Amino acid sequence: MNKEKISWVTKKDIRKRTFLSFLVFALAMAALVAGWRWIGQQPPDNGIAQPLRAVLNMNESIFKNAVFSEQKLSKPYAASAAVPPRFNGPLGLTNAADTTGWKLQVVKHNGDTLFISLDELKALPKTEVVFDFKCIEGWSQVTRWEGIRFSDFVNHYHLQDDVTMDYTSLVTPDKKYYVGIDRKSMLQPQTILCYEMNGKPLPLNQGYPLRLIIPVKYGIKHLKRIGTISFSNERPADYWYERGYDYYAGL
Ligand SMILES: Nc1nc2c(c(=O)[nH]1)N[C@H]1C(S)=C(S)[C@@H](COP(=O)(O)O)O[C@H]1N2
Ligand SMILES: [Mo]
Repeated sequence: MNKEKISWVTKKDIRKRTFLSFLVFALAMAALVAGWRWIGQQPPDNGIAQPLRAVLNMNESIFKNAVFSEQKLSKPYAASAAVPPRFNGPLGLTNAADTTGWKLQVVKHNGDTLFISLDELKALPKTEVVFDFKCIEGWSQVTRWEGIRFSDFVNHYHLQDDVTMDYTSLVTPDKKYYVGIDRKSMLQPQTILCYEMNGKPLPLNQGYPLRLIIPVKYGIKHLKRIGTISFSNERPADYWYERGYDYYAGL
């Protein structure tokens, strides 16, 4: 007679397995908590823990080098879709704007500085940009801006050598707000040095006389009231980067 081999699972076995799977789960949770604590205990790098900063830097290098294309335009909108932009971000705008003596300063890497008036800028070909302006606070709105395409500006003022450098720095006249931007994003055709909003001169709190509009970036990079522009291969100082945000801030 053939004895069938039957294996019984006893209640004891079930208890054992239940206990084992619970143990695995508990150990995994403990490891997660310990890992998160460890991250929090690492020395900070510009406002956030080093391991998190390393992740942001890795994302940046993937997007900057492999994914980003200068040719890709941001999603188009009709000018009629634009709303009057809200005001956000007063840094560097608290002094009274110098409405008569203002000149844009461009520090070339050969040491020369160009001083460019608003009228000179307005004499150059005008480019209109309508795009969905996104702030890292979570809001967005379709807005319309006019100014000089940065790549046209580069050609007109013979800054081709300067933009071979990896970064452009923009700083307010009082130096209280400052951003650094990678070359490809600066040369994207919708990046403009902007002096008009909805066909009218920029309001003071929106950056009069000149601001950056750069649709491939979050709002933090659209520096209002530009004082000085310069170029470097090192990352320039960046206000929100120093406070824990992503340097790249790309969309
Ligand atoms: N000088 C200056 N520019 C700035 C800021 C700022 O605080 N100071 N804030 C930035 C942020 S976070 C946003 S969302 C936009 C807002 O532009 P708006 O006021 O025209 O809407 O400006 C950017 N440019
Ligand atoms: Mo913002």
